[in-house]
Amino acid sequence: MERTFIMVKPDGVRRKLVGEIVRRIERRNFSIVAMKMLTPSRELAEQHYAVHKGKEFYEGLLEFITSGPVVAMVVEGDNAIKLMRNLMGATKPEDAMPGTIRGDLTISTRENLVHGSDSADTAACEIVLWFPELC
Ligand code: IDP
Ligand code: MG
Repeated sequence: MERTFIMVKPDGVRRKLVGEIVRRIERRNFSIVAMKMLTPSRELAEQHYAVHKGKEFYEGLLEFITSGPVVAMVVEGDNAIKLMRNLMGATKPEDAMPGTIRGDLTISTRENLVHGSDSADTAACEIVLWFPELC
């Protein structure tokens, strides 16, 4: 069993796609073991996206991710980190395959509906950051 951090971004909440995204996660037979809705503070967003600090899209990304409520989740299952990344689809719209969340539901590079941890180390850090009460 593996745990990963998944977030429906503000565009997903605004577009009323929370149910659609949760449905796809559950349909794959992953378990949602924690879930909450919150509007991320600037500080939380900076910590979450620290790896992208200095990139040209960083400020726009922080503005976007703090623009409204998100749904934060801990998702559990065998190989959850890699399989959830596959379920999400690639970052670039032109690479996001049909059948994936991004490939089916968005054409924007920034407003791409969903975040998922990209490695075991990041998953551990992100779960502690977003769900300190679990740890
Ligand atoms: P990921 O979410 O697929 O792991 P990352 O490269 O880690 O993608 O980028 C984090 C987030 O930053 C993306 O999901 C997207 O919202 C945003 N982003 C990445 N690259 C760009 C870009 O070139 N322009 C605008 N936003 C971007
Ligand atoms: Mg990433």
